[in-house]
Amino acid sequence: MANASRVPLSDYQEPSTADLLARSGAFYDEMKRRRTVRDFSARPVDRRVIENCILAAGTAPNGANMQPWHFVVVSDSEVKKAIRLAAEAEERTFYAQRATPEWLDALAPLGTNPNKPFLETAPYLIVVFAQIYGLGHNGEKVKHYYVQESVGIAAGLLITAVHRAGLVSLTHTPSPMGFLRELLGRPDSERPFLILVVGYPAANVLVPNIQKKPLSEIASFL
Ligand code: IYR
Repeated sequence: MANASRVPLSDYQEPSTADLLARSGAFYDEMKRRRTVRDFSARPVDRRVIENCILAAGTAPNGANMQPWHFVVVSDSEVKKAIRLAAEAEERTFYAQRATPEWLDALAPLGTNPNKPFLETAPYLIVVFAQIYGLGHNGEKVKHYYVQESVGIAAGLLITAVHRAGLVSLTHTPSPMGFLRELLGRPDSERPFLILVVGYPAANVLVPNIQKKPLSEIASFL
């Protein structure tokens, strides 16, 4: 095994117990304000904000530090339109044929349908790709580990970073979404994971009246 070089954890700052409580509570308060939004303003967003959010996502813990992800940031209106058309075609068959009645019932409170105008309205679509394997300098395959877990964690950080910055997002997973790979010219080694739609909310946007489960339902302390 290669000898790993190690450095001190000099960036860690230990808070007092009171601060731990205050900071964790403040962060929960901040996170519970996050809502998935389905109507976006067309107002532009400085690209550097998106760059910072992606850099934050890229800090995610991941299998063997292979960082098995790639983010394609789409702001070009022609590309957004092509994504919308392809996604809506998939969604039409999903809502009309593929979705089971049980699935449609589960979606009813969200008020979703096959129309996805936000794919054109929002200033950015961040298409997250999972790298099933890596490509070395000479095009050789490099093994990646825990790809789905790693990319899921990075996507969570991306959503959190976008919220923390003060923008809103929508996690969109057209299914199937293989069309994104061809449309965006990504290699065979990658699979689309999700589209994060990012921007400002439309004026007077409404969100579903839904609740998060209480702690007693989502956690057990042994
Ligand atoms: N992909 C479809 C359906 C959909 C599925 C789930 I699970 C959601 O939480 C939301 C939507 C769509 O985008 O409409």
